[in-house]
Amino acid sequence: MDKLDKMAAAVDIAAKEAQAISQLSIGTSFSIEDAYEIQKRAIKRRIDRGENLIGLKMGFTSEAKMIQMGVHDMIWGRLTDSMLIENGGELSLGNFIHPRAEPEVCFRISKDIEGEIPLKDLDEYVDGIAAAIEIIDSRFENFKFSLEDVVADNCSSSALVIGKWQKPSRDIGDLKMTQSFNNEMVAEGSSADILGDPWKSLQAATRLAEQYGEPIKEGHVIMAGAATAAVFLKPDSDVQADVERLGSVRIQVIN
Ligand code: OOG
Ligand code: MG
Repeated sequence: MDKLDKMAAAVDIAAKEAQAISQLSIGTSFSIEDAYEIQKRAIKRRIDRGENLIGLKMGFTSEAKMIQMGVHDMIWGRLTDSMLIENGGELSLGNFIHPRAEPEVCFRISKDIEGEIPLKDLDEYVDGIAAAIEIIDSRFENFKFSLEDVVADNCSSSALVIGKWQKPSRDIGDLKMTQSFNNEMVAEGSSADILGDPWKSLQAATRLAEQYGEPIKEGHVIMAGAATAAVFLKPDSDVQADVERLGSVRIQVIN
């Protein structure tokens, strides 16, 4: 086991056991390239346990998120089938460390993507767009991390819920997005906060997927990133995200 394998095992075990660990970057330094390699190896451990890759997530595509977390670069992570919760399904807090929810827009990919796709051609590759919630749960104590730490930790991704797929539209660049807990609004933003237009986040995903050699395949889902700051989940609550025209999506949080 080399140093990167050890760090991959640490974030993987922390996620599996829902037990926070110290930041990897404390006491050692590693590059952003190393961080993506750690992420890749940590996800490989999940794949080796039988999980399947279902797509990618983009992170820090909005100002609100970058300010909340004090990190200033776009990042991406991998999604597996074990992270998926059905719309309206339950999330058990015991399986997480300190989970937060954030409202997102999700794309469904209709054919394999090779290389970076120009913005204007992207709709040839998408057959559905939906409102979604991402549950992020940093494996690091106090939800504190450096850019390298969070990348190594699969960009805090831990679960996702996708609403009903809608027919793709290019015109999703200014949709109202809200998140509520027990029908009380806890966050509000616009899809314009996601790089000006969520399609631009998908475009960035195709560029990064090419750069890091992680193919985006037919059937994959791409989470465009949150439009608002993320909010800590509370026990016994109904968490809902609403995206104008795309509809709503919800989960039930239990102990
Ligand atoms: C990192 C994940 C960021 C987003 O949508 O911007 C992210 C974090 O905030 O812990 O998923
Ligand atoms: Mg997110």
